[in-house]
Amino acid sequence: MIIFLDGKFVEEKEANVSVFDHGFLYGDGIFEGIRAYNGRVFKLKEHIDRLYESAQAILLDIGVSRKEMMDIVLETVRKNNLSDAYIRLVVSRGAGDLGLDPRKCPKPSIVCIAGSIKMYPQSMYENGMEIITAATRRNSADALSPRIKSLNYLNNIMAKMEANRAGVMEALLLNQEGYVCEATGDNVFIVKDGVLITPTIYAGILKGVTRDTVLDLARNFGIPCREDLFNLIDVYTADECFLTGTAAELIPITAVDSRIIGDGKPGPVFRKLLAAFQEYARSNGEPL
Ligand code: PXG
Repeated sequence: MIIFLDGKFVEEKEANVSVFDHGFLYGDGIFEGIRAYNGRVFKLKEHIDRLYESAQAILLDIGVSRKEMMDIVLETVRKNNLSDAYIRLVVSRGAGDLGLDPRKCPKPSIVCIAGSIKMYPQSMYENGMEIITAATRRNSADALSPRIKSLNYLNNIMAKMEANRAGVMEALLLNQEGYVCEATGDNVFIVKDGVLITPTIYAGILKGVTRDTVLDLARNFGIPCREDLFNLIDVYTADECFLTGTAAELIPITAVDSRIIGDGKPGPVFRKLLAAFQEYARSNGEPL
């Protein structure tokens, strides 16, 4: 595996960062998870734009242009001879001293890894997945906005551990007011009476690239869509529920906290959007 690290392509065993890197010491940094399908990097511009918005929010000067960053991603995938890939792009504050002051970190570190990821077993994509609601609440947007894709994922990891303990693969997180936010690494959608509903960004969520793609596809089909606040009762009584994410793609949810959703099978709106997404992802994106 060839990895991009601070301006150079290096072998995996040479791809090491400093123990003084503030990404390691404090989680001070940002990242993106991106996919390539069929020789094209899917929604590359959208991911790079979100990375630079995360950087802007944490006052991090990445030091390379968006165009250069897109080329770093494309070149990393090419160097590994991949046509389908899961790409991890990380920008940390860089090496500093043992204090948390970012002014002590003169140069951010940029890492790009192109590999693969498999989130859930294939049978769950076909038959649906059961999830729980985590007791851990999503961290509040005015403490650390979930819109920043930061290297601080402890909130999500704590919820993931609740899912593990419950014997399921995902957990839903609620915000401080009890509104549904998202899963640990995926956005959530419900369908009720033919309307597709997903939490508004003001619920305190990551504005997922897959989420936005699914909303676009649904609007093109003429499916009524709403970005709104909703509660667990709305999930329990929905006709359909599914999660979206770069890693997970689209996965149907057929039970939440032991409540069977709809008829307990992946629903028609989900199946229509999944087929449209797969077709769209295979044929769109930045060619390698
Ligand atoms: N919410 C959160 C908190 C995420 O981390 C999404 C939603 C979906 O966003 P996109 O843009 O991917 O549609 C994410 C992204 C993993 C993993 O291994 C998950 C993500 C990123 C990296 C790794 O579970 N999710």
